[in-house]
Amino acid sequence: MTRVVRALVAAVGIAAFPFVLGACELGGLHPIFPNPVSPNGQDIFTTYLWISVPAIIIFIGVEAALLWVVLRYRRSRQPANYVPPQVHGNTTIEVVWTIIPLIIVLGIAGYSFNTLLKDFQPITNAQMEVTISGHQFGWDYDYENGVVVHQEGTLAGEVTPFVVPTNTLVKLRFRGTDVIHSWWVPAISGKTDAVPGYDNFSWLKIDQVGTWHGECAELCGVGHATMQINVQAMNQADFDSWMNQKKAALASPSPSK
Ligand SMILES: [Cu+2]
Repeated sequence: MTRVVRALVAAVGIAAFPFVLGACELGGLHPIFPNPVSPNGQDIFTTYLWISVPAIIIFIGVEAALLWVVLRYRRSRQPANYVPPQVHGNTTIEVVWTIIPLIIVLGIAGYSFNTLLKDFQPITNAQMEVTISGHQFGWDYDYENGVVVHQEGTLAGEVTPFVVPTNTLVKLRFRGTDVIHSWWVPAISGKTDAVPGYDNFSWLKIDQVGTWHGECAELCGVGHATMQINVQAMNQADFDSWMNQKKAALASPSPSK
């Protein structure tokens, strides 16, 4: 009986591990998916739910069946020298249990690939365009009107935010100036690589005021962990006054940041 109890305790412990992980602050991004605030982030979140929830249900079903067989038919409950029925080869079942997983995996691949494509296409109806370039170790956001936000990496989370207006479709152009970086703010969009010599595209349209955190998702050198990202969405009036301040700072000769 103690063995059964020990097995149950172990099973519960393993099942609880992701929740324990979720409760800890690990210093970087939270391991549980944040609330999406841009349609592409919402698409990724929906894809995640449609794949993970059935997978978790199947996992629990398989593990429960396994546990039931292990406990119900354990050796100590069988007569001495008991040998279970020896069953070999059933072509129909083998074909079925190969084809069904193949269909499921191809379905997941097609569905998620389609979602990713929506995130990466260069859109034509953007209301604003920003060029984001990654360097060792930070990000520059060029608003194409002379204003550039420099976001230098830090682990303290006190990075200068990349500011956008709410409810505005912003086209993002990505570049790398030295090595490949990857811009990733999970609440907003998927990961987009910033590659030297090749422009990648994504977009965002944030539906609420707030600040969201992200980080570089491509190992790019010793300072990789410090390439933190903050994106701040302001309503249009606040954004306009922020932008006017930046423009005024550009025009004045003082080296204010
Ligand atoms: Cu990087």
